[in-house]
Amino acid sequence: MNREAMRRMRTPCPLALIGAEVGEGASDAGCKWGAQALRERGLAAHLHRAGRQAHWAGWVQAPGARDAAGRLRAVERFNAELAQRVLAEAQSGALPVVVGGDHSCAVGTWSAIAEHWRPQGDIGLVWVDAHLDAHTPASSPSGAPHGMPVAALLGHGTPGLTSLGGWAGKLQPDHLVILGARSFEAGELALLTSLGVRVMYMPEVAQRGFAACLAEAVAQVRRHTVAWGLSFDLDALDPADAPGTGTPVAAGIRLADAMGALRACAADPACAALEVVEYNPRHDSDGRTAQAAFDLLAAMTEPGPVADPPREAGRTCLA
Ligand SMILES: [Mn+2]
Repeated sequence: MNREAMRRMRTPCPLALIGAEVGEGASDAGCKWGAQALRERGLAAHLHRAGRQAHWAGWVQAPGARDAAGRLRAVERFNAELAQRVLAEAQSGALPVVVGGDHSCAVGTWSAIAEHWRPQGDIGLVWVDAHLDAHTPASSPSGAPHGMPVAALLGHGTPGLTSLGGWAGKLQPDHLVILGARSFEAGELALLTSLGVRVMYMPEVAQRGFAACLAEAVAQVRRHTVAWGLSFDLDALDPADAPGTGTPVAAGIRLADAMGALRACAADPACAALEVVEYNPRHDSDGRTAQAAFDLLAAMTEPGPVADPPREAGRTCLA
């Protein structure tokens, strides 16, 4: 890279870390303590050492719940609050980085990003996950809301999740790509198939490589949208690299491949937010999974070349 190109390296906006303290969405509530564990292990300091501007900008806690109906209500209330927090950070010009928490927090995160960009156009979303997370309460065998955020963002499910901000359909089906799926149920698959959502299942990712699949996914979600984001469920990673997740599934994406492919993805001015979820400290005895989350976030937020041609929409933080 020549000197002029180096000078024009784009640094992501200051990172506004938002703790999503929610485990009510999952059968194993251990992820509720994931964000706090990552904060105590020094996530912000790790990003500082890597040269990023990062601070904890917000913290949202889900109320406790006793039964399945109570958990769904708790997740709905939590997401309404999280969405307000994420929207405020997006409006301030920071890059919201939501740290989970179980994956039900994605409803609040991406509802807020959709709301923020709505006057200009649609948003896109890359969803990296071992699961499809596309259940509705009617199709879900477990009733666990962390299996529902994709459906909710597409406008399917309970109004408390689909209609944050007073409108539903935060994502159009062709503005979403799911990567790394390898464990799912018939009901959620039927919904995504009927909507025509592109899913790159794990055999395709293994065959083509994560980098090639990610590049295609990002290109698709950037098409006909004004901004896009990344929701990364740590259970997409191979359990050898990330055993401490809510619902580990064998034979996933290797951490080194994910880091290489995601390097500097947030330097794209059209990248509107990041989310890393499902860290379960109870299953991370040697800290390997926390380190994976740190390394992934540092890679995603590396400075990168200025997008060419410059986009009219998007954030405007140039180094
Ligand atoms: Mn998930």
